[in-house]
Amino acid sequence: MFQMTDDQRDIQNLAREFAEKEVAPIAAEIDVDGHFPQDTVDKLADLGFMGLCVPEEYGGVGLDSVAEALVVMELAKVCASTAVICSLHYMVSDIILEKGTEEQKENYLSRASEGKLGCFCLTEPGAGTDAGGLKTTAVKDGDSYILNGTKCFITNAGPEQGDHFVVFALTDPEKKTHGGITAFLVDRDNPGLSIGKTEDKLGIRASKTSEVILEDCRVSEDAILGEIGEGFKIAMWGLDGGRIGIAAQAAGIAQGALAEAVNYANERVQFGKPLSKNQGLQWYIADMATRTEAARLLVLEAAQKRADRDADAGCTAAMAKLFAGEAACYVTDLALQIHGGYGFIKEYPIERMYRDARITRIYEGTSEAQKMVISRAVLR
Ligand code: COS
Repeated sequence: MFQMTDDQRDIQNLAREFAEKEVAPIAAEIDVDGHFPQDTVDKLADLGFMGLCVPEEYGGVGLDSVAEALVVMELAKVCASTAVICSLHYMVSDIILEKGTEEQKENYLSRASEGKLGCFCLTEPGAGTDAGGLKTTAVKDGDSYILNGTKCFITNAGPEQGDHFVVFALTDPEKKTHGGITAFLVDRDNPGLSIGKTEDKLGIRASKTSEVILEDCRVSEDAILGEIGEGFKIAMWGLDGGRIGIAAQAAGIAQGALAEAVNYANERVQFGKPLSKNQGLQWYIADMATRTEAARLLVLEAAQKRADRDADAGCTAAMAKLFAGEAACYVTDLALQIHGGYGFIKEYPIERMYRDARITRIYEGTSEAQKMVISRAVLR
């Protein structure tokens, strides 16, 4: 059973204070403009939030997955875009911390802690849920590798965003997911790496999502992350952690939407009494609150298991992602319904929350992909 430590409570309070003071006031504006909140990222880095799990020796604050989940949840209550920027960045740092050489850790984790953003480049136009179907190749040439391919839907990659990229590529096309994929750490300024189209999205509009194009992108052997052929396992292990981040984002959106619905239901008077005096609405609120709390607890349970390196951590992460994503959509939908016509206009934050929630059932593995991961683990 999850028990929060004093350190975790402190980080949660600090994140909540920051979210309310620095993020909430600009959330609507950056959503409308699709404006990347660089100032916010810089401030988060100054407070240590961009290197939460990075050990102090590499410039971070040395906390764990639970702290990451708590921070993402607090940010997502007020701004899902800011939350996902952090969540993806944490996933990349966690992978480098787990698999990087000493040199890679010194180089990339110190940059990450300064707020230079990491990107996870797995998905391709033809390889989404079937992540192992990727086509990007890495061909050995002397003591370097030449990467060719196109990655899509890459969070934190934008015209001006993205510092380092974990790129998954085929080194042995015949072996595919069973030893044929290798992970590489590629710098933004590496010749041959460029940013393609940046997507215009329904939600999380202030975070950048772009194509990453690799054209005869030559990297040295030092860019290999982990072992040759270990890439698919690294990607899956990374996603086990990343899914907790997205689940935390979803649980945070649900918490934010529930709070908005409660405020509105208490204030809005129809038929001579506040909406909240109607039993039909009270039952909505009860269902919303129960699913929100269940999502929050499952996120924290998954994060604790990840920190403890529990053998079930990946399965619990998939459960958290599945449940919290579905809960976020359910809760934002009812919260909008409670707002009536006012929920449909941009003056109220619920309109944005409703749009932002939708992606949490899709990225870092759709709800259907989570069911594949869960059922495989349970049936094993
Ligand atoms: N951690 C470590 N290793 C893992 C792993 C995990 N969580 N999951 C699988 N592996 C290993 C397997 O053990 C297997 O290793 P061996 O080669 O030693 O046998 C290897 O990886 C291949 O696994 P598997 O055969 O299960 O691969 P599949 O192609 O069948 O994978 C799923 C299927 C659905 C699990 C995978 O493709 C998936 O998670 N898809 C969703 C992808 C996703 O989330 N995309 C979003 C990207 S970010 S927006």
